[in-house]
Amino acid sequence: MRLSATTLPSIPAAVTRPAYDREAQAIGIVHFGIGAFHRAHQAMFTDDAMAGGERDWAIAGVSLRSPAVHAMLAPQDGLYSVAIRGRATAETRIVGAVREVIVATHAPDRLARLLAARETRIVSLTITEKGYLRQPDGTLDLSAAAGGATVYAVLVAAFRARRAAGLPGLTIICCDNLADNGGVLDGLIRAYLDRYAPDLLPWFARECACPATMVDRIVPATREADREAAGISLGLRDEAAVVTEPFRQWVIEDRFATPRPGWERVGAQLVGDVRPYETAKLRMLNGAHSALAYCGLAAGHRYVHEAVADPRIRALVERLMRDEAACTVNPAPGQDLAAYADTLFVRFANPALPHGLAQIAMDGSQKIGQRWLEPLAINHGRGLSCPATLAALAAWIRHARGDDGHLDDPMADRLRALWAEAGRDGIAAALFGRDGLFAAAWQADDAAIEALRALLAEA
Ligand code: CS2
Repeated sequence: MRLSATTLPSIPAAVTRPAYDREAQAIGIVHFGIGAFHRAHQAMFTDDAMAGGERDWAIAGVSLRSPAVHAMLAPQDGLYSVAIRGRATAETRIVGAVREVIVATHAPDRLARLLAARETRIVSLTITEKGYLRQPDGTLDLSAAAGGATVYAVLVAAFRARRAAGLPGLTIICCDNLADNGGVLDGLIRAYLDRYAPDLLPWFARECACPATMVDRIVPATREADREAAGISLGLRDEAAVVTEPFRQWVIEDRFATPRPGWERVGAQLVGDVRPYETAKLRMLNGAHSALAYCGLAAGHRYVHEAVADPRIRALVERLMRDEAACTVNPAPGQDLAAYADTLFVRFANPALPHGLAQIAMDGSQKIGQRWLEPLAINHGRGLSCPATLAALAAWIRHARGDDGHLDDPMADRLRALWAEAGRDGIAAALFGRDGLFAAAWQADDAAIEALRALLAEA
């Protein structure tokens, strides 16, 4: 028996259920990228808001291409369980915020209708770093973005329909780990409009807003063992089960073009400036994560909690986070970066939540910019060296050669070709030298190139 609206009443009382009438909620949010992270983060904040009395913020989850998530959630009427696993605590709850799931390529008309509906006010995105189709210098890859089912093409069709119908605009919320994610999304949409629909630019500028956000919750990819454990807690099979940690944080720039759920009443922080939280999170949490991933995989570890327990890796990551990343963050009043670092190490060590290093190692070319290269550039400008970040970067460069079988990156072919051409002595300069692939993000000086070369020459 499978979890669904019909079987929901049969689940054990220990499992928390939606405390509101799902049927009575109209869809107010269309979300692109309905993966595990969204289901454990924004959807739960929204579920809490509706349980607190907010109305009509149900979510339609969109997958741009993959039918897999539709097959998981549609037969379950959008319902799924979240197992919240702390070091010594465990809790399971059912989330009801997702009312509909759409595969964009299968139901383009339904998606277009929803995006052009008066009740839809917010579009949110967790399409991962590579989903924004940026080039290494950060600009929009216009030809890739023009393909029919890209988020840009779908959004712009929605803008046109809304303008034609005299409807208000949308608030478009990027919930991905990009630096200045609101500003970046705004710029990418404008670049797309400028090229393909310039007549819509003034309407977009007037009617829409792209607030910046910092999103944080560790959500490992669900394993079959997790689905089996969910089955035991629920007494029902849940194909869409998610596992996560107790911690969650969502900082949102208070700059909406439309009404919004009262997310601040259920723990989100609505602020004037997201940057101090976002840079701390990207450089300290995500930067440390990537270091754990590449150094950990190279040392034969599989999970974050194992890599962070390895004294050599731990020392390197402590140094990266506390000495090389934290000093590049301009904290908000009351933001304690040393205490933040302490909590991050506690979260990483959570043995109840095995978090695969290979999952974090994915798409490195899209991640290292905001995680490592920005802090490297800042420290470099201050004349400070960053031995730990350089060691992590060397581990990524080695990984990017593709020999260990883990390379999963939209730039994999380019990285392998660069390696073949430049070799071990030339690869650091080919990536970060004056004309290097990533020179727009960080240009290494001779000393840094030499340091990377020496690290790569080690066994
Ligand atoms: C991780 C993030 O996979 C990754 O790159 O660093 O998904 C991380 O777990 C989240 O950003 C935590 O909020």
